[in-house]
Amino acid sequence: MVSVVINGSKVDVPEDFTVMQAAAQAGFMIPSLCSHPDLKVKENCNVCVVEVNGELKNACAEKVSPGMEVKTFTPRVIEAKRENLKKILKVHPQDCLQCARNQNCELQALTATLTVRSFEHKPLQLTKDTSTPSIVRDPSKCTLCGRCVEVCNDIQTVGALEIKDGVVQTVDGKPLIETKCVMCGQCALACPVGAITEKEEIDRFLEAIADPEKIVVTQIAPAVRVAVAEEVGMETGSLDMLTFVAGLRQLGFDYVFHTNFTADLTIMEEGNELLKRLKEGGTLPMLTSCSPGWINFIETFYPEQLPHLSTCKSPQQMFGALVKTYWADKMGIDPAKIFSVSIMPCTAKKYEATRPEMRDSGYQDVDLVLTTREVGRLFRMCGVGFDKLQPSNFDSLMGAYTGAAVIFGASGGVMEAALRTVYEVVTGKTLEDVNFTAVRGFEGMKEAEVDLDGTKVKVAVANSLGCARKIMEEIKAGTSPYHFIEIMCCPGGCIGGGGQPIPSTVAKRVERIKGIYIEDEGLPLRKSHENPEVKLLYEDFLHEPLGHKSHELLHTHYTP
Ligand code: HC1
Ligand code: SF4
Repeated sequence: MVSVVINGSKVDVPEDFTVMQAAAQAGFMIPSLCSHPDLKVKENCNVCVVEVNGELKNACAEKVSPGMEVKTFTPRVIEAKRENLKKILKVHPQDCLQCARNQNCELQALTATLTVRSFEHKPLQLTKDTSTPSIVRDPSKCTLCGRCVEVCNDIQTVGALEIKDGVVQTVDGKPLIETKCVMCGQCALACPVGAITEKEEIDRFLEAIADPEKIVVTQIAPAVRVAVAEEVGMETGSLDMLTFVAGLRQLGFDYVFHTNFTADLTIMEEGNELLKRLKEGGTLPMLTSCSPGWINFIETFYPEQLPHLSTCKSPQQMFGALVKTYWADKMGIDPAKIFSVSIMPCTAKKYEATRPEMRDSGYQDVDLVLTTREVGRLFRMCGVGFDKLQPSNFDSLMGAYTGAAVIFGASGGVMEAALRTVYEVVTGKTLEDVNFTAVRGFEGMKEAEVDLDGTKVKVAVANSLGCARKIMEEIKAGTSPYHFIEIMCCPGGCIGGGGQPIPSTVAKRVERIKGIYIEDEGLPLRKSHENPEVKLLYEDFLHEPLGHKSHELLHTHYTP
């Protein structure tokens, strides 16, 4: 431990602490723009400047030393902080009222905190990049903090962004759609301002709801419920599912269903696909195929390995294909009138829904994807008061789900759900303890071996594309020891998706994961093959997993 003096108070801190960490321990928060709890120290904004033994230093980078004297708010320090902030404010547009990050912007907050009341203003006017269906980049708003570049290059290993000639750019200055960007939206989560945001589409939703000819249905992704609470001023995970459903009915949805229904269905199809590959010598390891940022990644960086992907569409797209066929038929509704909206934690889902392969119902299977953040905005816009709402049930035929589907939202969940079903299908025995804890958690890579009546199946779980890349290099080298691998694009899985509430720090992701497993444990059914509406779907429509109808509607082939 080292003793330092912060604003006259002595504090003992670990030797590797920075001045910023020591000050926090002493009860003094030092505002900054480029620092982020999960990312490297950058020293790009210089707003965290403090006096260390009489000299101005950046608190984020300066390490503590014995007897150090730190002053965090002398007139000289405040003046230096303000001057550094004014350099950023000088070129930053002042269109806060029109910005998606209005009221959730670190630059706004910092300007208020430092009581900056006037500054010279010559804003940059650069062209917005709206080339992808998922995210929008507005370089005029960039503060050069460098967080997006770190996330894209170091965590996701995509390398679509770089700092060149003193500005953040796409590689070679191309529109984002022409780069290797996988549309994961992790850069939008890291951005302190509105320089990278989701492509907001709430007006398309409002138009659909106002159209009397349209029947507007929705599906909610597994990772949304725990996080949407954060958008409406509630604790993570504290909005219960049926009150959330009631809120969606307030927004005007005609029918409310759950992506969990098709997550259970995915397990039926994908589990059987795995067993078939194991039995018939198909391509192994089999890789999960539900995370669209991951699909974009394998298509871009490892196209020759596409045969490893499961042929299952994602639960979002299975739902889209079924709602305009099976459900429309059962309800006697013209599928042309159905407007299918999915509520997703993900920006890449917006792209997935527009893929030309995703029209097996004869229509665009999913018409509109709203992120958790956009739905939060709609709830606030429409003034939905959750404390006044009576819980409401999901609509039938595609609304039932099990705990196995709920855990899809956390890294390891698809694998655990698959194991719960595959074990019982292969062994014919009841799985007493459904908790495969070895595949849970936030670590980048997890692995387990499962004994299926004498057949040892080796599985692995990866979250983030940096981890996916390691797995793909092993497969490429022919050294992968696994039979089945779950890969999720975003750190922590979908609970950390690019469309989730901001901040989405590691601490927030851990809380959301906790909420997911609490919901799983509280449900009466926790194995996908026990879902009564999935059973009905097979009886009435699909007849068997991997059957003719399933191939037509639920499976696809991605080609290089
Ligand atoms: Fe996901 Fe999935 S779990 S990909 O993370 O397989 O987005 O939540 O909806 O489709 O079910 C996302 C979440 C989601 C799909 C499912
Ligand atoms: Fe990189 Fe993902 Fe952002 Fe694209 S969306 S620029 S891949 S972090």
